[in-house]
Amino acid sequence: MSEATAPEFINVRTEGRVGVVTLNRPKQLNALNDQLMTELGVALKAFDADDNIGCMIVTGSEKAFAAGADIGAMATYTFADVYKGDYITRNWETIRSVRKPVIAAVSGFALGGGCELAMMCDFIIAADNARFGQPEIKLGIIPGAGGTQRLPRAVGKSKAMDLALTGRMMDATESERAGLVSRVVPLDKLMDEALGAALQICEFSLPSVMAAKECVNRAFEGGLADGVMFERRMFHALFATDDQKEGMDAFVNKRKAVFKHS
Ligand code: DAK
Repeated sequence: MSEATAPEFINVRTEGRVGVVTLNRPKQLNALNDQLMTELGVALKAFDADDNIGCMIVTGSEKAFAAGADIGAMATYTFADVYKGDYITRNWETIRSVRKPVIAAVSGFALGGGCELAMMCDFIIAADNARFGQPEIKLGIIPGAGGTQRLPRAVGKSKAMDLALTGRMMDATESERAGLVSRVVPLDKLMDEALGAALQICEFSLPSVMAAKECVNRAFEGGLADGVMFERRMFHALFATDDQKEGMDAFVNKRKAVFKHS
């Protein structure tokens, strides 16, 4: 897809300063093919570059956030195809380079690459019908978009092993208990809850929001000592922003802060 072409497999809209991307391949339960992942990456990068956007939401349908990478498209690949072609790493990794917050609002199936996509977002809000899993083992493969790495960091080794080795699904209650999702809400409240969280984030100073995201990702992806030092330096750096002066002055003078995102 070129950037000027309307996307085919996603819908894109804004709600105030929130950019919302809805995966839209309903007949295939939002199975993630190459074009869909390219379209998603283009949309998220455009929101990331847009000064009018402070937070993003990725969501799917009631029945499926995404039932995985497109199995039909992968079925005949050989080792040489996927290794030489660095199998779709290009567009799957785009989401990790987005610097503003991205919330996954998940209802229905989030399986395989769908679960991995949700985990690449910054946090997951789940509907009570959500089901998460890494069933790749049933296809004679293993997770390929970070599932064996992000899932154990989120839910611990034992449950990650259980999910990756048995291919079973985890319901919303178990997913929240295990720490994979931050909140579970009734299905009909999912978008209200996600939009409420996103609009709340948009009210804060964008530089401090981006710094908080970067620091939590350091904790998730690196070692403790490096992470604490990175956080300290980012904390120091925020004293160079106008928004730090505004936020603290507003508190001292008992008024509401008005952030300029600078
Ligand atoms: N791919 C393609 N089509 C899919 C699909 C998928 N992952 N999941 C479902 N569909 C299609 C079905 O084939 C069916 O199509 P028609 O037969 O109607 O044409 C339609 O969606 C409806 O599905 P069902 O009839 O099966 O619906 P049910 O409600 O009965 O079952 C289900 C829902 C989600 C339990 C079932 O569809 C299912 O088990 N789906 C497969 C789930 C799965 O195995 N997912 C993991 C796929 S492997 C990488 C990046 C990513 C990956 C790897 C590498 N790199 C960046 C290197 C990821 C790999 C995977 O995700």
